[in-house]
Amino acid sequence: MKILVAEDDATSLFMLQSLLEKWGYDAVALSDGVEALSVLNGEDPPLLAILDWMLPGLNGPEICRRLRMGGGARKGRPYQYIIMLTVKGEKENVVAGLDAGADDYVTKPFDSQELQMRIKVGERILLLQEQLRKAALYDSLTGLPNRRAVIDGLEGEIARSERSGESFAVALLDLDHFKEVNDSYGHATGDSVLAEAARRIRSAVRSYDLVGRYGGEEFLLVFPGLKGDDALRICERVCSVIEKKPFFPAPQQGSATPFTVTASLGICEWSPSSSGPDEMLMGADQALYRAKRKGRNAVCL
Ligand code: GH3
Ligand code: MG
Ligand code: MG
Ligand code: MG
Ligand code: MG
Repeated sequence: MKILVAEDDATSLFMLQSLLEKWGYDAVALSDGVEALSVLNGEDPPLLAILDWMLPGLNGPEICRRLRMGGGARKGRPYQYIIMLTVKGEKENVVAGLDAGADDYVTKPFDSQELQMRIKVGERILLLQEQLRKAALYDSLTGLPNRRAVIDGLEGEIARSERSGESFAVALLDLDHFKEVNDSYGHATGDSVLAEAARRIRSAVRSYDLVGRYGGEEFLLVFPGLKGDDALRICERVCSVIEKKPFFPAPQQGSATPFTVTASLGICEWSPSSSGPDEMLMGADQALYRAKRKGRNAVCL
């Protein structure tokens, strides 16, 4: 794990860097506050930082305040765990440091074993935070982004097309007569069909297309850069990978007789005039309805 350490005293910085490396961390050592903030705000930033109070450019508490604007982590940014490490040991300093947004406060001279354990506390919090983030964004049955996450992705794609004028398309996929799968083979089989259908959909689209679980047996697909006709071709491939290979009942069902599942898809192409997520989803839903009316196992645009 990468740890940023910002300290303007060269000897202390060198000592901290050596300790971190001895403990197996990848240390990013800096002596300037502005640089530290820019690394923390950069691409693939360190998730844990040890900040001195007094630093040239920006001091430790000010870095904390800027990282915590709006409460915890800012939108689209990971939460970063901050340990203030400073000679300022007065109660008012501790209070001010934590109030600025530090997660922990250690005074110098510090005990290295204690610092190592406090870093481990930080790692625990970050791991928990990562587990919560995943649980909030991914569907546990299929492993796909959940409804909220895939709609977020759709909104991002709309914003991109509004800037670039480049088109893209969305598709709603609904498994056909899925209630019958549950009724005939049980709910466990229904669940395993959903998970397998998710894998097949993923395998039929391009790596940078977005696929999310939109609802029960419904999936939302987002195709960056594609016109409706090109999305149609990919959706036909999706239809075919679902239909062409058999599905099997869950083991507890006690039967190994394969069965077929099909899907219907409705596509909506983005255009500057019908641009919002709700309009696009409604357009895709209407196309899906037509695909169902056509007899299912079909794609409509
Ligand atoms: P249609 O072709 O018109 O879409 O028919 P359908 O049976 O698929 O449609 P309907 O909306 O009537 O039924 C959807 C079914 O999907 C009902 C619901 O029990 C089932 N379902 C939704 N979520 C899950 C799930 O997580 N697991 C399982 N096993 N079944 C689910
Ligand atoms: Mg200093
Ligand atoms: Mg449905
Ligand atoms: Mg259905
Ligand atoms: Mg239905």
